[in-house]
Amino acid sequence: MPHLHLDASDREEAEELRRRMRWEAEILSMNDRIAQENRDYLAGVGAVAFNVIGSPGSGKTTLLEQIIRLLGREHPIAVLEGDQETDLDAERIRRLGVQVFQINTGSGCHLDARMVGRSLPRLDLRPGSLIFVENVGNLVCPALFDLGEHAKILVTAVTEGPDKPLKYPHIFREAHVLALTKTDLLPHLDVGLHAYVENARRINPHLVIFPVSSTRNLGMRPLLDWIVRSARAERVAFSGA
Ligand SMILES: Nc1nc2c(ncn2[C@@H]2O[C@H](COP(=O)(O)OP(=O)(O)O)[C@@H](O)[C@H]2O)c(=O)[nH]1
Ligand SMILES: [Mg+2]
Repeated sequence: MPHLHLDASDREEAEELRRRMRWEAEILSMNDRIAQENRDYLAGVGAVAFNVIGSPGSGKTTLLEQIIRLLGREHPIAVLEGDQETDLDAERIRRLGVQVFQINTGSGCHLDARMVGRSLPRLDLRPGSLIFVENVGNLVCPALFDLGEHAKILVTAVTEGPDKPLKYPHIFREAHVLALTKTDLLPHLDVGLHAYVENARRINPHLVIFPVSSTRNLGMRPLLDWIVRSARAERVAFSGA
C-alpha cells in the first residue's frame, strides 16, 4: 500500500503545528474564562455591554455617536474604544459628554477579554448602564474573542459590497445584530439592499438586520429599540427576576 514517509523536518513541522494549536486553544480558553469574569462583573453592577465589530471605516464610531445622541439622555452610556493606535475615536465620543476609555492594541488585530476586564473598572458604571465596546477594525480576529458582552453588533457599510457575508462567514455567524450602514449611499451603488440582506441571511438566518444611515439619521429607531429591549431582558435575566 502506498504510504507517506515523513522525514525529520516534516516531523518537526508537524510537532510545531501541534504545539501552536495547543497554545492557541489555551489562549482561547483563558480568554473565555476572563470573558465570564467580565460578564459576572457587569451583572454585579447591572450594566450590559455590546461588542461593536466591523471593518475599518465601516462607520462604527459614527453609529455610536448617533446612538449616544439619540439614547444618551435617557440611558447612561459608556464606551470602550479599541484601535491599534491613537485616541481619535475616544476624542469623538468624549466630545458628546460620554465616559470613554481608549484601548490601544499596538500590533494586535482585536480586543480580548483581559483588555476589557482591565478597562471596565475605569468606567463609572451604574445599574442600567449601556457599554459599547468598539473593537479594532477587522472582520476576522474579533470573531474569535468573547469579551463578556451581551451581544455582538456587526457594522457593515453597503459600500463594502454584498459579498462580505460569504467571504467572512464566521463573524456573520457570531453576530446577533447587523447594522447595515451608509444606506444613504445606495443610490450610487449598482446593487440594492436585498442583495446584502439575502447573503447575510444565507450565512446566519437568525441575524437581526437593521439598515441604517448614521449620518442622515435614517432607520435608527428600530436599532435603538432593540438595544434597549435586549439590555432590559439581560438585566432581568441576571437579576434572576
Ligand atoms: N454617507 C455616509 N457616510 C458615513 C456613514 N457612517 C459613517 N460614514 C462615514 O464613513 C467614514 C468612516 O466612519 P467611522 O465611523 O470613522 O468608521 P469606523 O472606522 O468603523 O469607526 C467617515 O468619513 C464617516 O463620516 C453613513 O451612514 N453614511
Ligand atoms: Mg472607529
